[in-house]
Amino acid sequence: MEGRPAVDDVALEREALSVLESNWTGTATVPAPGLYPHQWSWDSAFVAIGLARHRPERAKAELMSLLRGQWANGMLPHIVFHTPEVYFPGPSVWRSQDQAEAPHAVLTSGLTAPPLHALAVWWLWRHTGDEAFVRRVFPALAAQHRYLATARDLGGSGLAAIVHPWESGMDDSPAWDEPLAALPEIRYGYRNIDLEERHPDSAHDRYVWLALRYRNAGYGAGYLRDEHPFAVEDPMFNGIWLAASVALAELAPLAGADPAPHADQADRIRAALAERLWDGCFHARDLRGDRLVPVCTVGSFGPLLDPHLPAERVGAMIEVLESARFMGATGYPVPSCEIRAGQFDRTRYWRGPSWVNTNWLLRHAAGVHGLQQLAQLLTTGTLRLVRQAGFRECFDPFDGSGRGCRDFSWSAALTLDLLADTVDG
Ligand code: 2M8
Repeated sequence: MEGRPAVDDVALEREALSVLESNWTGTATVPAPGLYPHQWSWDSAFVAIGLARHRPERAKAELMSLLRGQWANGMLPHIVFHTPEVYFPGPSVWRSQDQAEAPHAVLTSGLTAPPLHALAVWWLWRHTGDEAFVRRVFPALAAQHRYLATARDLGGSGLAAIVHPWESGMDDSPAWDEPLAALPEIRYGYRNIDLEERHPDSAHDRYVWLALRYRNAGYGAGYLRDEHPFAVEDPMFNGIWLAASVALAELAPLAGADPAPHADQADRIRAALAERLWDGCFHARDLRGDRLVPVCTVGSFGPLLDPHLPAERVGAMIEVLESARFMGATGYPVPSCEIRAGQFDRTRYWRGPSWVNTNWLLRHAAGVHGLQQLAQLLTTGTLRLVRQAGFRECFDPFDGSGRGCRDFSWSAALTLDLLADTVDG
């Protein structure tokens, strides 16, 4: 690539910046106007990554705003509520104000989200060289990781367990079907048109039930370990945590901290992923059913984010990724579920459509392993999606048509990052 952007790249970049500008509330970026009127955790990390080269001060403000929601035990919540606007489940469901550990100044959810934030801070540092910002946020990031290593190592294995599908960020992934099917049938009779389109089989009632149980137990770590009926070791969540631990180890000296505990943490996650989740591809492990979930999803590729993943394993995973099970048979990268699986559905949220954030993560992973051709394929395929369909929430992997919300923040932000790379070469 030559060092000058093409004319349509300039227009796309301008559009992406304008989406992010209109989704900015003054303190943070909402994922999309309308359906998502608050601040979501990993959305903000992706926004910060996308803005690192264009609006670094905005990127830092985004992360600082999210960190205001961190609980005293280190838990970084999956939603920080900023406005009184309606969203279900909102503050009245989570009742964070009743929790001694929760912050007083803001209302939050009681769940966490994929811990991408140290990687986002590393990304900002790499592109701005701002060490003062690293020093400022390092303690919060270290606390977030400590929380995962203590309160969430429910299997005692070195991996963090998610205790709700919402914690994966891939809410309706078929990877949660089996663990959810083991829960009692719940009928609240609650309906909402937007959600009905996403969860036609009323899985949503189970999601709400799980959240209420956790809340009613005071969000306690002991309850999670001994009683909570949903606990899953997810390869994407843990792959992100591993990459974030490697990033923390690299950032530690800048903050005057010891890198060793973070490097050790990364080693522990790496060993546990290999030992517990690998079976020809990485699978989610249902801790309550004590078995691997058979289906492979885009989450199966999370461990590729590990810079020290052995080359042989990288090769085996790329073979699956490029095969007709995933991007080998679709026109666009990367379907969120393997297309030969019975649960694959090209139209349903996290059960088939392609997403810009997972494409970006895989593209980043390809770069980490020096797989330039794959990285290029993921970049051009993703840019083709947003050029043709706009900054949609997700996309049909066969014809590239857009699905879900329009003007979706992480689709816009990560487009900025992909465009910057095509110029940088
Ligand atoms: C979706 O999740 C929320 C619940 O947290 C929802 O379905 O309402 C997911 O796609 C998640 O990954 C994302 O962070 C969130 C906001 O974009 O929406």
